[in-house]
Amino acid sequence: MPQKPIVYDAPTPEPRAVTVEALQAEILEKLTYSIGKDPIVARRHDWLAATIYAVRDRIMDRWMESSRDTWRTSNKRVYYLSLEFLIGRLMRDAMSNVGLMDTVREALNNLNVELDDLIDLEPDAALGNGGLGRLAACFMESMSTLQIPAYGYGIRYAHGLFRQEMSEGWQVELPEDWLAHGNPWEFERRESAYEIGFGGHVEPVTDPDGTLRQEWRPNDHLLAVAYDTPIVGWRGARVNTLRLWSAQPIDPILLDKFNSGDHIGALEESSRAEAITRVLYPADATVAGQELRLRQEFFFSSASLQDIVRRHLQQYGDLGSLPDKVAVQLNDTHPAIAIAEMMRILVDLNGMRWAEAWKLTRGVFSYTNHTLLPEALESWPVALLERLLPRHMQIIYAINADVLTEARQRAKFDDQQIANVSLIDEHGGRRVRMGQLAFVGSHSINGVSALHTELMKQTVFADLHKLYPERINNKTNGITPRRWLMQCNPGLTRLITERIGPDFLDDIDKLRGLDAHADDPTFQEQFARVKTVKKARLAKLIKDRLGVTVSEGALFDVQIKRIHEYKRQLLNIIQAVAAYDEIRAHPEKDWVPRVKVFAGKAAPSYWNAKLIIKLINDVGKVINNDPAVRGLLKVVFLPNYNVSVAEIIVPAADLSEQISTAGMEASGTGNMKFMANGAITIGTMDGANVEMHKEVGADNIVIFGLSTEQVAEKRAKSEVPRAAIDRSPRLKEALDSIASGVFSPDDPNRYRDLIGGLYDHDWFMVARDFDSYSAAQRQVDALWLDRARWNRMAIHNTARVGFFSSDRTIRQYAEDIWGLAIANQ
Ligand code: B1H
Repeated sequence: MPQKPIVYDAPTPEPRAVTVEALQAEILEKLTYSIGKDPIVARRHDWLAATIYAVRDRIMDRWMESSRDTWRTSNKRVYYLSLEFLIGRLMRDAMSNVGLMDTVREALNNLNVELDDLIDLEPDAALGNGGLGRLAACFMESMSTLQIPAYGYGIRYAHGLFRQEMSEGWQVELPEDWLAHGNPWEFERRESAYEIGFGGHVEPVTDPDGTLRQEWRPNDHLLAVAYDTPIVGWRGARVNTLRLWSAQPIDPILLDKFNSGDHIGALEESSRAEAITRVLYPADATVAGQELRLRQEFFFSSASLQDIVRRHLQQYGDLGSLPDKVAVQLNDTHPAIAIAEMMRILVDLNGMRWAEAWKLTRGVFSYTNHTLLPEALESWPVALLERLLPRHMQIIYAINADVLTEARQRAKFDDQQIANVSLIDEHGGRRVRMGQLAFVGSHSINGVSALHTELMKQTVFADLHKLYPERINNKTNGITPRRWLMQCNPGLTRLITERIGPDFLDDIDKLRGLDAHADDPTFQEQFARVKTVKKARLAKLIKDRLGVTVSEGALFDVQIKRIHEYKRQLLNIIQAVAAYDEIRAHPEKDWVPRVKVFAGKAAPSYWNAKLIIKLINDVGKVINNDPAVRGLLKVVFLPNYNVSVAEIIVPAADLSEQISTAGMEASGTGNMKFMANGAITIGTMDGANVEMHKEVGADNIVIFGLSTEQVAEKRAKSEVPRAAIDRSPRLKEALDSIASGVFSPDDPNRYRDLIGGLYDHDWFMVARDFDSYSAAQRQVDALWLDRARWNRMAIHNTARVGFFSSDRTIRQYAEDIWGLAIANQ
């Protein structure tokens, strides 16, 4: 097929000027000619859109240059496939990364518009649940910063993660509508649309040359249409593309039905197709086994692969070079079906031999595992796959046959080991295990912290690791310091720049220079003052949203993340109840005033998580209004936690709660954001906390609780938690008061079962870690009373955060997994 030649050096317009005057004129021009509004009647949303259009223009030429560069140099492209991209707001990020913040602020000022008002107006794109989705967003930014030719591929959900409201302390979910005012960041690419099939049957066909092929004949088709968003790297180094797919019907209206008078029937196909990309599944770390979810996974995997293969063929003309020019990173198993789809594309559509296709596929794919929780390991009923994707099911069986034969013959696996590595789970109804599929179809399988990677080798993937011992590797997570330090904390960024110069902006490891200033009383004082300003900002938010007054002089103790039993918000709130009892029993003691801040969403069907939210609110209501507490303790739950709220809370935290049951949090990334902003961590030896402990040193972090091994031991012995409760009168008293209805007089039994679970089995070790946690909290109080010591610890935390930059993480992916050489900058 003749390909249209690519012209690498076509003329482009001159880059736009970036003076205040030019921007001011252009914002007005956008308002008039693109939005169609007279400035006299323009509303704030109109100004926001006009401003984004003007900023966007400053990115376009770099965007095109980035993509031309990849065509010109024939560099390898990285494709990050993720069902979630939790990108949040984009305007400040883009302006800051191209150095336009001050210019835009001034231009808007001259037009009597306040930039900060516009920033707050931009919808927060919540196309993700939590850490996994936010990681994808940080990675996109780092890949642009490191000038890696990369594409993110995902779904353009019409509705992202639900909006959380509180009704009498209970979580209520409301639909989120981020596209209500349009999305000035995205470009619809109708020309990049692909057909996606479902259902139907497989037909063996004999080609004219006599070869037998399998051909999938789906009976259901729809269209995947691309929407592109530019992702700007630091200092505009490079602009990559986030390509999100939207589902549309192939025939918008079935004309025959329409003409025969069935107007509703005519629209049926349209709404059935669009349903696929309507909404993000709101379960974090538990999978929804619904058919629609599988449809979402295949829909975006297939569209992305078709796009990747088309681009590759257009540039290189043959498929043999795929692994040299293409790296596909699977963000968890959600896109794992892409492995079978790639085999179908190579073997069925391009006539490649199976063994050759398998080699290329494995060369292209790599897989990141994000959790070992059994309820989060995806598997699909064989019957469902057979009905929805019959050819892919055949391919999966064929892959399995190869793997099991190799396991038996080369590795001499016994029956149990064969069952463990098989792609088919035979326990009660046959299911396809996506983790096993992703593993065998990838040349690299990575965990997201050192501990998590070790546990992968020892547990879920133990036998696959024996079979392919060189594949599992660790890539400890990271966060982008642009959004999570420079943009959300300009005050701290300024202070650091004054002290050690601006080099850390381009090389985050240079923050280490702060170590030398940690003992300087003046610097400590300045560091604390920046924190206080941020705390005052958060205090105002708390006052505005909840009507609760908190003092910025108090210790701000923060736990913000999805609500999950393994993350143990329950441990935190029980400790608050115990502290409440102590404060009243010993009013004479030197209590440290504390504000306990909670925020996070619960999966709508996760009853205990929702009950924990209600408990936090119930406890807060009692404590915050009890005069005997004298304001020494406040408990607040901020509703509708999202990226933008995090950007306000994180810089204001003194204490970061990272208290998951050891062995259960794969990494955590909130922990790193707090560290960057000079909070002290109270945490267990879990996930990336272990590496934070190593980086910052034992003196600058507060560690408590059972180790992973101890947790495993206690679980194996089915040890009853009652002894731990009997041993601890304070714990017992707190549990009794919650269970007996002290905080829920309107429904005294509300928490009986929740607390009862701690006596019965206490899977998450809340009771058994309580005393250790309490002691750690007393240690925190003591540290806080020695303010110089505290400030020194805080400074060391910021100084040592370099390792947790996603730039470091991405460099390691690039070098170890993707086979890219990173240019030194
Ligand atoms: C993480 C998920 C996850 N691990 C299933 N697994 C989902 C699983 O919608 N689903 O079906 C959604 C999300 N998310 C998190 O990933 C880990 O719990 C964190 O510890 C880790 O920091 C983060 C990024 O690696």
